[in-house]
Order: sequence, then structure tokens, then C-alpha cells
Amino acid sequence: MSKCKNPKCHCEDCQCGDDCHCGENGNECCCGDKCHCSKPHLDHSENTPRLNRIAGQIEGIKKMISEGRYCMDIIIQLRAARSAIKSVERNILKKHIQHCVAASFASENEREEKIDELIALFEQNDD
Ligand SMILES: [Cu+2]
Repeated sequence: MSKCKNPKCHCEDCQCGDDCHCGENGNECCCGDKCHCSKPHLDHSENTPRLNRIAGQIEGIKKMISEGRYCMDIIIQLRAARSAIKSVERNILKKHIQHCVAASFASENEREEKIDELIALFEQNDD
């Protein structure tokens, strides 16, 4: 695995040395037009603080259980954590559609693949 030699390149696992160019998935690379890198994928790290808060909520729920708190109080906290998780999921899905799915429309095969993934997702039970 060679790292892109362009110092401004943010690809982690560039396979193509100096010719790196990740124009896929909304990531613009600084270095040329022949990239075959699949990484890095879209950055979702803006959700990390929210996920840390959710982890805190879950810890709180474990504590409630260990303290023998009232069932309904625990359930209410579980619901709150669930809705927080769903909001992270929505963020990531939205960005996936705006970047990955939108970019896939350049190729008929990729477009079909991305649409099939979304259809399969919508077919899953999501409470
Ligand atoms: Cu994506």
C-alpha cells in the first residue's frame, strides 16, 4: 500500500502513488485524475460528539438498572437513546445520499447498485 506522495493528499490507503485522485464520494483529492482508491470514504466524524453523548446516556441506563430504578423510567431513557441514535442515522443517510448516491449517477451500474442498497434499507424494519 503506497501512500500518495502529494503532501496535501488526505487518502489513507492510496494505491496509486503520485497519481492519486479520489474524486469519488464527494472527496476531492488534490493530486491527478487516475485514482483507484476506495478510501477514504465519506467523513462522518461530525456525529462523534453526539455518539459520545448517546454512549453516556447508555451508561446512565445501565446505572439505573443497577440501582433498581422504576421500569418506566428506564424505558423512557431507552426511548430517548433510541431517538438520538435514529437522528445520527438520519444524518449519515442524508449525507450518503447527497454525496455517494449523487456521485454514483455518473455510472449506470453504480447508480443501480446504490439505489438497490437504499431500497433494501427501506425494506428493513425500522420501528
Ligand atoms: Cu456513502
